[in-house]
Amino acid sequence: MKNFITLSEEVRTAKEQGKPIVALESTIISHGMPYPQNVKTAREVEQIIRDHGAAPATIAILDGKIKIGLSDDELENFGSSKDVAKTSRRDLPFLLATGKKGATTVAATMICAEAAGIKTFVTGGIGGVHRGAEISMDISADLEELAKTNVAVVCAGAKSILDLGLTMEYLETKGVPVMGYQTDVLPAFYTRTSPFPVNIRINEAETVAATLKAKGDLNLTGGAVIANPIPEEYAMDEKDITAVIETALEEARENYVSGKDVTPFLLGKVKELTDGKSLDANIALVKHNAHVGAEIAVKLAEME
Ligand code: PSU
Ligand code: MN
Repeated sequence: MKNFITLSEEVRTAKEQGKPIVALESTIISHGMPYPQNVKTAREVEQIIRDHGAAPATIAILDGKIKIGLSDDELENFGSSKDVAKTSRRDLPFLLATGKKGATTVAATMICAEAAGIKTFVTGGIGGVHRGAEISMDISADLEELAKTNVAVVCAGAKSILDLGLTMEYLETKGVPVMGYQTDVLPAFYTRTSPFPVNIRINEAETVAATLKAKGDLNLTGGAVIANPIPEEYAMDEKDITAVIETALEEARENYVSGKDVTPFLLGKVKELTDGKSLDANIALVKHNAHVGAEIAVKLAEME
């Protein structure tokens, strides 16, 4: 795998100096936000990570390589490209073999981060068990990756396009710690709460880092979820967002959307039906996650 990895200069220097590094995914750039807000947000998120003492590493598949950290030109080019494939675990070999552009999902970003020795990863929301999965068997590869790959994922929970209750059950079965960051319940991305309790509430980055360090020392396989609620002032009205999600799910059913297209279809519909309000929320929560993720990475580096 090492042969496929190219580190950016910033990441290489951080590694040499033993500085903390925070991984970032790229599906959120290519499939999650429109151009040019996607590139602008990606740059701002990277800067927040630097401002809090860590080096950012945006991960993407370009020119047959796993890029750990993108240059300014690469980010611009990637974010404005129309031919970027959503890349989960199963897609990595083909995209690397053919030199096509790939945007890494949470699952693929975890694989690449672990291979590059990066332990902390910041994103918006994770994939999970879809509603109706007892019939469709649509369960994101993100959950299996969390079960086996040792990277901590800082997110704002998961969107209620998913069955959040079943998602929590799945993570519990796989032994993945779900830490609520200053919250007792799983946040639902656009909203700060859901009916589902997290298994541990932690109020400080230091305790999150200590828990991750203990998990590593115990040699327990798998990742961890740090669920950080969207800042209050950006949270959306629960009734509004629930209605939008119901409509999006209905349209997905009517159009027989399946497989890897389900999540992008639902995300696109939600964006369309909220007139960009969801985009503001999305940007705000990712920035907040970057802040918290960098603090955790810094504390973790101090302990190691
Ligand atoms: N959920 C979000 N935003 C996202 C995704 C999920 O709220 O951008 C993306 C992430 O890259 C995630 C992927 O890893 O979708 C999950 O896709 P699937 O459900 O097909 O596994
Ligand atoms: Mn799926």
